[in-house]
Amino acid sequence: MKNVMTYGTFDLFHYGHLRLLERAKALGDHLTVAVSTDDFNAVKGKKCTYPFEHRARIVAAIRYVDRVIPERNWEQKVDDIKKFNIDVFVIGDDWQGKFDHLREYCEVVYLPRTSNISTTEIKQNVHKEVKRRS
Ligand code: C2G
Repeated sequence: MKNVMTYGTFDLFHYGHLRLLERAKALGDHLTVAVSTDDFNAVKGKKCTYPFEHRARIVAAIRYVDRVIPERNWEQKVDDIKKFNIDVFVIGDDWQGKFDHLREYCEVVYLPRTSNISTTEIKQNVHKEVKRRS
């Protein structure tokens, strides 16, 4: 039983998020996703459109996801890896190199991001469309 884990905000859930979770699950048998809480997103300097409860429920409904927990801070990853017996930590390569210290505890995999889509871009497109129609 190979346990995989990833972390993220997953706001305005989109195809890039889906492909990340799909590829993460393909690396093992069980996928745990730590979804950033609203408070932690404030620490990350991110303002979410969807509140934590909604983002967590949407991620939990994705077929590749087996468990969802809150991500409350930067420091919880080592404890999570031990607690859930994680074999593989995976995240998009916009984080390339940032989590190499976790190699002491598990495999660390950085997956190529899906291009041409991001929560920020979606917000900008919606904003432009609303302006165009007003
Ligand atoms: N992602 C992707 N392709 C995109 C957008 C996002 O592969 N076009 C990936 C990111 O690399 C990340 C995951 O989808 O692995 C979630 O993205 P975000 O919600 O932006 O997560 P982030 O804010 O980077 O949080 O402790 C780690 C942080 O919580 C990561």
